[in-house]
Amino acid sequence: MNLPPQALHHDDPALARTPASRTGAPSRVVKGACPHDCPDTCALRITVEEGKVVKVQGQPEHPSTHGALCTKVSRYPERTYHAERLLHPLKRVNAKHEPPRFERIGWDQAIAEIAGRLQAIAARDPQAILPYSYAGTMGLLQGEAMAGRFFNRLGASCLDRTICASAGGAALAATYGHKVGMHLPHFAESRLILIWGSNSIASNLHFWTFANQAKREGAKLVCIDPRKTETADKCHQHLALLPGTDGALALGLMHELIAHDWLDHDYIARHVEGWEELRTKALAWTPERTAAECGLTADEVRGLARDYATLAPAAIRLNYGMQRVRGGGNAVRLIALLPCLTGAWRHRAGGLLLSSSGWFAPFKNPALERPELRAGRPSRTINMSTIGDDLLREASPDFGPRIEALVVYNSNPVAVAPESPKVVAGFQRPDLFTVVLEHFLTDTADLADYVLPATTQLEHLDIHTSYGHTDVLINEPAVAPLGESRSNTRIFRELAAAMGFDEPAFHDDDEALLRQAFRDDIDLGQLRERGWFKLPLKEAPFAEGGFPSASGKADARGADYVANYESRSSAPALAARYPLAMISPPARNHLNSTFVNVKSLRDIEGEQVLEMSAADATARGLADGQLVRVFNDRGSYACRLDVSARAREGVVHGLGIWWRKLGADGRNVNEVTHQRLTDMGRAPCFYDCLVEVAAA
Ligand SMILES: Nc1nc2c(c(=O)[nH]1)N[C@H]1C(S)=C(S)[C@@H](COP(=O)(O)OP(=O)(O)OC[C@H]3O[C@@H](n4cnc5c(=O)[nH]c(N)nc54)[C@H](O)[C@@H]3O)O[C@H]1N2
Ligand SMILES: Nc1nc2c(c(=O)[nH]1)N[C@H]1C(S)=C(S)[C@@H](COP(=O)(O)OP(=O)(O)OC[C@H]3O[C@@H](n4cnc5c(=O)[nH]c(N)nc54)[C@H](O)[C@@H]3O)O[C@H]1N2
Ligand SMILES: [Mo]
Repeated sequence: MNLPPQALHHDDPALARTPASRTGAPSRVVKGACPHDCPDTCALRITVEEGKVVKVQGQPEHPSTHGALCTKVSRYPERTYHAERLLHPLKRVNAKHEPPRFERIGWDQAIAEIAGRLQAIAARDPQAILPYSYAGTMGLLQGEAMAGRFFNRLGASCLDRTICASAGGAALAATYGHKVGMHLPHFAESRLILIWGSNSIASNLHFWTFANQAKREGAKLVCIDPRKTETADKCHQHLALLPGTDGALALGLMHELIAHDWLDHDYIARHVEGWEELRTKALAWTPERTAAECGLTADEVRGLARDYATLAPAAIRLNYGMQRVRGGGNAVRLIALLPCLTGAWRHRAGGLLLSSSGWFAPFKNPALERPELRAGRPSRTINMSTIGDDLLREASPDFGPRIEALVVYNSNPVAVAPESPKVVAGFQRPDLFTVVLEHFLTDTADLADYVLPATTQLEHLDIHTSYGHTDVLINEPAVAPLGESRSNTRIFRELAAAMGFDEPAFHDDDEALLRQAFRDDIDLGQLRERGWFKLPLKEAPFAEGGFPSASGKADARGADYVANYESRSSAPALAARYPLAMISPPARNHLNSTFVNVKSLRDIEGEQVLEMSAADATARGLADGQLVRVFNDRGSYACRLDVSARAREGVVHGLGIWWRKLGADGRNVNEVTHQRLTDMGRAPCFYDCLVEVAAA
């Protein structure tokens, strides 16, 4: 329970300015960063009274997030002080196919027993051990810093962290050379904004503020999304294309840019590689063909192309929703080429933003996770998106050893990974040894042998980058760890000690990790004083080309439309049995599967719903509000039907991501998704999924 003295900020000048609280007790304000997997990475202002966090607000002085917080994160104290928060280590006492029963144990016992089991497995083959983690916290320290060291030293299997963004990430890298794009505030100056595969109001609120500012100043906003989202409601136009057809739409737009000669020939000649090849492909995508593939009208395609070519500066806010299909990588490549063809990049308010995370790469310390601790030992890589299949695989020369142990942190794979019937069967294997570091008894923790209570963002130190803006943020611990919870870094340090790993890397405390996270050119003093640090970057990054690719050009070579695995046009026999295309985007008040157990937020979302058009409901004799079964050959789950104008005919929306155990029949939307991978980046295809729906 001892916090390092600097973490308490007794010397913080903010202290002096803070008035006494309602109760008369002095209150402290601590600088924080929202840890969640969201492009916004908000700067937080955390108010502490009598050792307890009473308020979490945005920091008004932080330009990128300007003091506004989403509903979810303003409930952070409710989540942290939740009655079901895990406060002690737990050990499972019954079989995994039964409802879980755990007994409370002490930390010494937990660490000793876990280290013993891992050591025994590692003595046979350390690659039988797999870490499983994602972005429950995006912090560099509580993410992979100490965990990476631990698994490198152990020689465990590596995890390919593909579950969210790797198709789009690989596509940006193939096209621009890195995950880079426009700066967020410049959207306020755009004249046209295409909000493409992004429900920004729900999932990227601070971008929306800038887009709204542009709208007030006369910009046109167009939303390109199969679902009529809250964001589509606020745009001038909504184009409800069929899921997975974005690449075709981009080619159709290029067709019109060529036909009307709306091209910036000079920019193309100097800064684009492979234009002739792309031009030939685009000429085959007439507005009529494009419209037929995308489920739009030819006039919608023509009108969008005209707007894109004639309203300048034109900006595209792409988000990861549109790359969760077989052709997601190619679709991102084609869309990312659009601003290179019109020269939109010449203006700082033109271009495209999918991710800004590549801007941080030159500043980060790549050695934070200490790859040298692996000491040349082999490392097989398991794709986190196929964990269902991989847990059920036997040892083989191709695959390597059977997975015998899983250490899960910052993720809830049993709820979020595709094709849950297989994921659950894998986690239920009686011979699998599973340790889960968590705040709550999630669906994944329910299938653990040991559950270790982890600290939340209010209780530990961390440093953050962002994939939406270009600032580095500090998160100081505001209060001592609750109960017996421990930070991920501390847990991995203690496991390392118990396993006899005595390299100096395991003696680094969080303050030392903080100093190592970035290269020397980041001023930590300034960061701690202000709460954030803005990277020194060019205003209009590609006005003169200079993409971070090997040639310095944007690369169009090889980019082409790839149709879905599952759609009416690409799989007609399957579509005859399962005619509805299902997407499963986030519910506004959940953050993936996080916050689903926070009552005030769950009360807003109600229960797991499926949105369906009136036409599709009538055709099936289904009524609004009734319990339905969503199914295909992989599985089925029950939820409430919402007959809704948000759904177009032929497409249904299973809003996510519910904890399975809170679902109507103990399952969620991933019961029906599959484990096939995207064309680039080996990512899952959550939104490339055919289903049928019937009364439950
Ligand atoms: N409130 C909230 N915010 C979040 C999240 C959350 O769960 N809740 N998740 C966070 C995470 S993990 C991420 S990765 C980011 C980004 O997360 P994203 O998953 O990109 O989130 P959205 O902005 O909702 O974008 C998805 C949008 O894409 C649409 N869509 C689905 N399929 C297609 C398609 O084929 N084409 C097109 N054009 N659109 C399609 C969906 O209808 C939805 O409106 O947001 C983060 N922010
Ligand atoms: N069908 C469908 N499935 C999807 C998606 C979809 O749109 N549709 N979206 C996908 C996307 S974009 C993503 S990013 C993934 C997200 O999948 P995950 O990264 O697994 O995200 P969460 O479900 O939010 O689970 C994060 C867990 O980390 C825990 N956690 C948070 N902070 C800490 C910490 O400091 N220490 C420890 N030990 N634990 C912590 C939280 O309590 C939470 O249970 O899901 C994917 N799955
Ligand atoms: Mo994500």
